[in-house]
Amino acid sequence: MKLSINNKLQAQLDEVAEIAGYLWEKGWAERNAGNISINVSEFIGDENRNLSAQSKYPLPRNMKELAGDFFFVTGTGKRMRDVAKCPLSNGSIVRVSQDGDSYDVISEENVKPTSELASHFSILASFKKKGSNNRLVLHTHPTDLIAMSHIPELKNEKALNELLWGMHPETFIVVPRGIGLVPYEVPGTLAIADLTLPTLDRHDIVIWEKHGVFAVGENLTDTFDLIDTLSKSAQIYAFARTCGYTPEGLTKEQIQGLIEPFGIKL
Ligand code: 2HA
Ligand code: ZN
Repeated sequence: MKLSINNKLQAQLDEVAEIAGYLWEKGWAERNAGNISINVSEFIGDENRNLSAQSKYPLPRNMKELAGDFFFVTGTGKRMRDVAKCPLSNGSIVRVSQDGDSYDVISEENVKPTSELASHFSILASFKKKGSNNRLVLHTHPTDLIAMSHIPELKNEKALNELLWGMHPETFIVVPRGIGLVPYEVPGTLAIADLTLPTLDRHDIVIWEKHGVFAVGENLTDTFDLIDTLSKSAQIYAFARTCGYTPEGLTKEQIQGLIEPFGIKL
């Protein structure tokens, strides 16, 4: 039996393809940079629940919170620009085992999942444990936000968020929880997940210092929008600096003045 793609699963794969295309077009996804994992359990359909495994991989720690869940996960070494053309040739549908110790690839093309799967699943397991509705993670390499993480004066969440919110009113409206900062750690490790997790109590997006961003959410398009909006702010800042000026930024009062008209909940 092979995976059957119902309309809901197809719609989710179409959204992955659309967003993967944006990541490439934005210049945030050189070579195989970036990865996406998204819980598709609600779309998988009974016909696909018991498909046999094409391959089976151990999880680096027990993730019983995800037992029996299904995910679309981009493939290791695969290019985001190819995910945009065909998600199932450049990613796979996987099923976490009932004991939470391993997972099976069940999609036909048997693509090996991303090197960041350990960090993705460990974070998604912890969301489930806390009862959070977040069901996806998105990692990408936005040049402008990575550049900000190389600037010593901005290695401080307060300074960084004040600067980014100050560049454009939409930034505070779209990302009122701001961006978190996670110190440099080796890509693809559980250590990076463990450093990231506490920061996600306060933010839906973090910068992995000198590497990229990691964003979470319920809806892939909205999660992409968080990154895109912050990236716009970083660009306004860099553009003014390139012209030889330090941008003035919105005042604290102007930023606070957005809370009431836009019904922002902090
Ligand atoms: O998928 O971006 O951090 C390649 C990476 C690892
Ligand atoms: Zn990366």
